[in-house]
This record gives sequence, C-alpha cells and structure tokens, in this order.
Amino acid sequence: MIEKEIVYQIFPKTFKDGLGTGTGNIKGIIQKIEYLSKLGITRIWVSPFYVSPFNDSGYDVTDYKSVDKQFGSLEDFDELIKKANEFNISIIIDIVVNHSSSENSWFQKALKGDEKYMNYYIFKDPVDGKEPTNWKSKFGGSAWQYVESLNKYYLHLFANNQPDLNWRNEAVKNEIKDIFDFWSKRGVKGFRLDVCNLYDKPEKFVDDNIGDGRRFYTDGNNIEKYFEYMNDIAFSKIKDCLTIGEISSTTKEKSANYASKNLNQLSSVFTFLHLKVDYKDNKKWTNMKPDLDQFWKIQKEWQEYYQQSNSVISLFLNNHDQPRALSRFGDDKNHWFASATGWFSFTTLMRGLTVIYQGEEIGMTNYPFKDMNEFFDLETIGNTNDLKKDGYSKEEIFEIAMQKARDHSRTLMQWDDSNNAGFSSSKDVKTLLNPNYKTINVNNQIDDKNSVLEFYKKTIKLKRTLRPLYDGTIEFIKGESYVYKRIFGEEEITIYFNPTKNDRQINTKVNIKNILLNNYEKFEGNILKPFQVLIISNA
Ligand code: TEU
Repeated sequence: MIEKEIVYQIFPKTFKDGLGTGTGNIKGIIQKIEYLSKLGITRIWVSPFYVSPFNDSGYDVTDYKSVDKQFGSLEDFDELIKKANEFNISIIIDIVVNHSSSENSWFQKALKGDEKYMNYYIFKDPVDGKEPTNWKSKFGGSAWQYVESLNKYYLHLFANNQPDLNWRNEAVKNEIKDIFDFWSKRGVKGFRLDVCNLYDKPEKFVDDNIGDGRRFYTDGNNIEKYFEYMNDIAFSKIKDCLTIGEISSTTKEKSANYASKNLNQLSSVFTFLHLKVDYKDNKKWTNMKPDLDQFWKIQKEWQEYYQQSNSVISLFLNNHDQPRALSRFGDDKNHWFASATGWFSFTTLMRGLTVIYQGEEIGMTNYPFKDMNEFFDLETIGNTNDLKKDGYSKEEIFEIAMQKARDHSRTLMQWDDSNNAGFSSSKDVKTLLNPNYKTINVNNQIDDKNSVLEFYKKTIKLKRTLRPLYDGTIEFIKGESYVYKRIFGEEEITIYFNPTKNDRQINTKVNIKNILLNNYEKFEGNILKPFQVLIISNA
C-alpha cells in the first residue's frame, strides 16, 4: 500500500562522504542506511549520480548507464541495493529524460550534423533570422540556443547545456527503454521522473503572447501515452515498483489522472502549486511572504480532488529545489522546534505519499548567505541576471535570492559538531556548511526524546501503523482551517495545526482525552501555541 511508504530523498553530493574525498558518495549512503532505517523509512530516492558535467547538479546526464567517479562505481551501487535490502529499504533512482546534457554523445553527434541524432533533439530553423519562438527558459533567458555550424536553434526548457529530447522519435523511446532495463536488472525498485509532464512538445511551435511558452509544452496531448509506455516497458515488470512523477505547472485534474490507481501510468505525482504561495503574481523570482490562506485552500482542494479520483499525491514541503520549509513557512529563530515538527506532521498525515528530504528530520534551516557571490546554483545565477537586466537594485536581488534560491537546501548534511559536521574526513570540502551545525546535528538529537528527529520518528510510526492515516479518507471541518480528519470505519484521527507565530483559537471543541502526539507539553483553553500540532484519536 503506497500510503504506508516513507520515501527519503538523498542529494548524493551533500549527504555523506564515505571515502574521504571531500564530496558525498554512494559509500557514504551505505554507511547511513542503519540511521535511515531507524527513522522508519521504506525507500530511498537518490538524486542523479550519473556521469555529468554537473552544471545542474547532475540533472544534466552525459551517460545514463553509469555512476560518476566522484560518487563511486556501479559496484558501489549494487552494494547499496544489497545493503538497503537487508533493512527492507528499496532504491528509487532519478530518471532525467526530458533533456540530456549537451555533453551526451547523442547531442555531440547531433552538433556534428548527424541527422539520426539531430532527430533525438528538437532542432528548428531560425524564423526571420531569430529564435523560432519567444519562449523563455526556466533558468533565465531564451529557451532556444543557436548553433552556427548548423544554422539551427535547439530547444532547451532548462539551461542551454540541457537540450530537450524528442519523445516523438521512436529511437529515443527505445534508448529510454534500455536505460530502464539497465537499472531494473540491478534491482532498482522505482523511479522518480524528472519534469515528466514536459516530455511532449507540440507539433507546431508558435509564440506565446501571454506567457513564457509553458502552456504549449506542459501536459501535452501525448503525455499519458508516454506514461503508459513506461509503465508497460518498465514499471509493470518490477515487483512493488514505486514511481514519483515530478509534474511541473500542472492542474489538479491532469496530474490526478496520471497518478490514478485505476490507470496504468504513475503511482504518484509530485506537484508544486502548494509551494507557489510566495510567488508574487505567479512569478518565482519575486519576494513575498507565504500566503497561508491560499496554502490551505490549495491543500484542501487538491486533497479532496485526489481522494475523489482515487489518486496519489506526494506530501512534502522540502526538496533539493526548495528553500528549507522550516525557514520559509516557520520561524527558525524563535520557534525552531515547533515549526520543524508542526509543519511536518501536519503535511504528512494527509492523504498521500510521504516524501522527506535529507536534513529536514533534524530541523536544518536556510543558509545565512551574506553576499550574492556565495550563491552557486545556475538557476539563481540565471534568474538574478534577468532581474539585473530588468532594473532591480542589488539589495532587491539579494533579498529575492535569499528567499527563493535552491542553494539553501544543498548545503552539507549536519551529522555532528566535529569538522565538516561529520560529513567528511577530508580537509578539502568545497560545499557550504551551515554554521548552525554545532547545535543542529544528528548526533545531538539521536538520544534525545524531545528532539525534532524523535518527533519525525513518532509521526512516521503513526502514519505507518494507524489505519485511518494510511488507508482512511480525509475530511475537512467547515469553518476551521488547518484542521482535518482521517477516518477509517469507526476510527477517527483529527489533526490540528497552527501555522502562525501567534496563538490561535480553535472554534470547535477539542476532545483531549486521546492525544497521540503534541509538539508542546500542554494544550489549554482550546488555544494552539505558535506552530503547535495536535494529533487526536477518538478511540
Ligand atoms: O526541477 C524542475 C522544476 O521545474 C523546478 O522545480 C526547478 O527546480 C526550478 O526551481 C523551476 O523554477 C527538476 C529538478 O528537480 C531540478 O533539480 C532540475 O534542475 C530541473 O528539473 C531540470 O532537470
């Protein structure tokens, strides 16, 4: 049953260095399997570890059937599967086939004018001496790159060294089948599919006069056929296969269909609308406080819709593309413990698949950047360059980057208070480490019954053992926000949460006889303290 699964996402570069090289690697993951098993997880999703130039942290793949040297070898990968299996944990890998790296041999041949491989990508003639359309790249600038020797442009929805693959070409689909076969044979039990609702590009390319082009390539007409294809050639052949489709800029109707239990497409989807509540005018590179009313409205609407469609949505607030939720939606200074625990329990006990991102289980926070030069992610750099061109001041740009940069979640995992936070024994570690590692680290929390880590463990245990939480319906109470019930037969569990820094009155009477979990010592006068979460059973 998928709602009983707990997925833990690892960003291999910053998780754990088991080789003393200064960067994270597969050996490091193997060393921490026992830790993860005690947390209560059932699956590890490993972000890309393939050969790559790492312009986009591995989401630019040069060789899909490889392990990059910095992460170890294929033998290490096989050992990871074996070791994880000993703890009843299976491995999900990240499949990035909307685009490849420009260093991929397919693209290199295409650049030389080899027609077979040009057809693997989307090359178009210039229109009036310019880009074929006015579409924008998600990482800033145009979505088209000119190749002089060919006098053609190629499409890249992300960076210009991430050319988009042509899914309308059967040869590309066959290559993708080979990739799935390669990893399935090694014992992989699932896939996270990078921006998979963008695979299908339109037949005709036209300007977008009201947007950045996304409406023409998002959720395309053939997309469900592609999901069925992958299901047919790969997912359906693996026992207990779990797929997580990362779905960009979608609607609840479309995405719920992809993850319907009644159809043979994806087992779950990973969507973002609930996190776009701090996008001013729907634009990411702006500065805005999260709109909590909007957040609740979206959660309610999507939860109800997914329930009615018998579909599975991922429950998450963190990943490698998001600033730390604790800093974004909580108060990491004055209510660190309550915000870390409250937001997690509130989110993850809804109806769907739990996905945790490394470090959130110990309350890791955003990084205290001081200067624009410290940011390293290409998305931050590309988009802040665009802001510069649009006339934003240095201070404004810094504030926006502080709020939106993916860099926050890509700092080193904090294991203990020793050098490099116990991440590596090397003297040559280049990745940023949050100075708060001296206090916020795994070692400090592992034997502490009142720690964030312990609260995560308790929440996970509830989700995995109480039927209403993994198999029940979700219901909302009229007039109450941030309150929901999970119901199975006669059993009923109610979750109350205060998403703010101020005390909050609950309107309906709370029956406090059976508190399963509370991130404060008390609950009095029907008032929730800042970020307080209360989980109450009727039994
Ligand atoms: O992300 C897709 C995506 O659209 C966003 O989440 C993206 O990170 C960005 O913030 C848009 O504003 C996936 C991967 O998760 C991401 O790491 C990659 O950079 C991207 O695809 C390209 O492969």
